[in-house]
Amino acid sequence: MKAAQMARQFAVEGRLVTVEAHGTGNVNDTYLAIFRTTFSEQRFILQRIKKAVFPEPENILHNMRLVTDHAHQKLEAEAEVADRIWQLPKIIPNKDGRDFGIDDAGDYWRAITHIAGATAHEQVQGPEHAREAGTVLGQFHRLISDIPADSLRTALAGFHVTPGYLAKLDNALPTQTAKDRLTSSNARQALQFVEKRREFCHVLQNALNAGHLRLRPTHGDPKVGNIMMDNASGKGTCIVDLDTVQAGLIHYDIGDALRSACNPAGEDAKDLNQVVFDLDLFENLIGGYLSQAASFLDDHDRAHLYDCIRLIALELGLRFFADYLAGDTYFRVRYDTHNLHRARVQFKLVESIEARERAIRKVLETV
Ligand code: GN1
Ligand code: MG
Repeated sequence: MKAAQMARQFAVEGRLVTVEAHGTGNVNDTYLAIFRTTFSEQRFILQRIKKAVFPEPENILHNMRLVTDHAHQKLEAEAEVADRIWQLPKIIPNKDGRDFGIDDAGDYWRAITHIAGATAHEQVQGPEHAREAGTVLGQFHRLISDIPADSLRTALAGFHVTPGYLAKLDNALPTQTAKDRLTSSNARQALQFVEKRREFCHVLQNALNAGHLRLRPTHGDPKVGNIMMDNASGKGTCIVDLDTVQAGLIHYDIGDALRSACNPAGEDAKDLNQVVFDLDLFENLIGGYLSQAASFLDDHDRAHLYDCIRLIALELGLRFFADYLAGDTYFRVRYDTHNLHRARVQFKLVESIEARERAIRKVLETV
């Protein structure tokens, strides 16, 4: 098995016991590898980076190395006064000293430490969990905020640039796959849903172009399922999945954490009627976030918070929908209409956010 062969290339003591599929990622292949010596055991996370999505995997490793070294140093320096033990995975180098291994098909693999005794929940467990998720994201932003944005490389070009996903949709429309898939009324309704919000898709890019928002180091994928809770204390302990760390708008991150954590029915909700943007969860998450990060949000940043919540849910729906019409080449799917269903969940969430605009803005004024 390729994963076993690759696992042995990394600088870990002992012999490989097992390497098994791990987690629920939609893009890369993730495994948990277990090595043992006669007196110890080491578990680590092994990942194959999907070439079709990340054309320059070395950029991912460059950013990951920069950000984790920087954050680990700061965490160590602050450890004595911290209210908990904060963690962040560390890169395990290949035996040849590089931060990755390349297999015979040219695919890049990397290994990072496994955060033990902590759990990442795909769906929010309640208000306290939402607050902790916000706290972890705020802490991560604070830790990396002094890394110059231009020292980070492009891990994924066009990531979270919403108008680019509109272009992907538009390019797919004339294809036969899209025409076939648009024969269903659910797909046609989804298309109409996007059409009505086309202008809005530019809101954050316009603010960036106008100089109101600026590029900073971002995580890129801080959904609630990428935030780990310490099993012993119940507190947030770290954020994982650092593939998409690059310069971007922190609004992408804030919107992503909120769209994932404030929809208790989750991204794969079976019943669309269960999909809502929960205001109590929202207030807790944004409160947790600001407890760490309030000092680096200026008035423009704050003024765009409502838009980012609405936009990132819309954007993810658009990404799923465009991929559905393009023949499911980006996100891994478990059944034929999976991406369409995922898109409909996000669009339902957008409707719920829009219906609660006034209440959301009110919370934002008071937190
Ligand atoms: C993808 O593969 P995973 O689950 O870490 C996607 C995110 C989406 C997420 C939705 C590189 O993340 O942007 O928000 O699915 N990652 C990439 O679950 O596109
Ligand atoms: Mg990810």
